[in-house]
Amino acid sequence: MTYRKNIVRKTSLIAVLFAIGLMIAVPVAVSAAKPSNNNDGLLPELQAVVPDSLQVVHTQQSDTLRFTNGIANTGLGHWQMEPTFPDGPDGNVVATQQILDADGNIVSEVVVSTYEWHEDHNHWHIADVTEFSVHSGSPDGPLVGDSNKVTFCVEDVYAMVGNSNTADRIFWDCTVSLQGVQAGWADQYHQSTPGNQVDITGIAEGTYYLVHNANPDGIFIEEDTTNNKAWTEFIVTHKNNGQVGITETGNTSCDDLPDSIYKPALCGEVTANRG
Ligand SMILES: [Cu+2]
Repeated sequence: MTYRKNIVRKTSLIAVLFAIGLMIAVPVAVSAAKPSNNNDGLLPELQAVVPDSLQVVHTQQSDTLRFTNGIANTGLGHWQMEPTFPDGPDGNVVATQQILDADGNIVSEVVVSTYEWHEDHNHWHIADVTEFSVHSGSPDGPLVGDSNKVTFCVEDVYAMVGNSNTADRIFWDCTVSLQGVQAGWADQYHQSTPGNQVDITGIAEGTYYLVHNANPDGIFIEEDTTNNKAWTEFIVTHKNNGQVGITETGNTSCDDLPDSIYKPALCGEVTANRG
């Protein structure tokens, strides 16, 4: 909490300006101020890693699909987010995306989201980072239950090539400082993490797709928002005791991916080497 007060003093004026600007300027800013790689700014490129380690958690009333997921940054630039805390107890914690040049200088700043306090994780998350949904028959088939748009503490968890060690992390703090994923790295949330789930209570037997859609609303600035989905196919059966059973039958989104140095990581063949 001490840290938070320091931040508030330091950035109170900016916080007020951003809070006002958030209401009126975000849609304009996102579309008009979008930098490109031709303009000295290096953009991140967000892609979902195929969901992995699917399991069903049963309670008396419900069946919940849980899984491990990841968000990869395959772009040239870091995905760098800065919080600005309000000057008082009310108001949003503004999330500003910072675009850097090759020397690490900030060349553009755009308010894109908010930070939200996550009680279960006991740290700050960024809103609308990603979305999970289950579809019947095909990845674009009918939605089963509700989709689950989730907040994330965004950080470097593993390097997609070489599976680098901790010393190379840039973004690792979910409290008061920058969040993000550096170029060539991925964030990962384990299947046991609260929130990594979709309610599939009442699901019929059949073939389904768990779809992970990173940056689902396109609010985060990146090279290409049309390649942000990854999915895992699974078959649902009903056991004799009435419980739902699932079998993973493929990470089918990998079939569509072009070969690249990041393909093994996007296909779940490279994973975190730490918690
Ligand atoms: Cu968290």
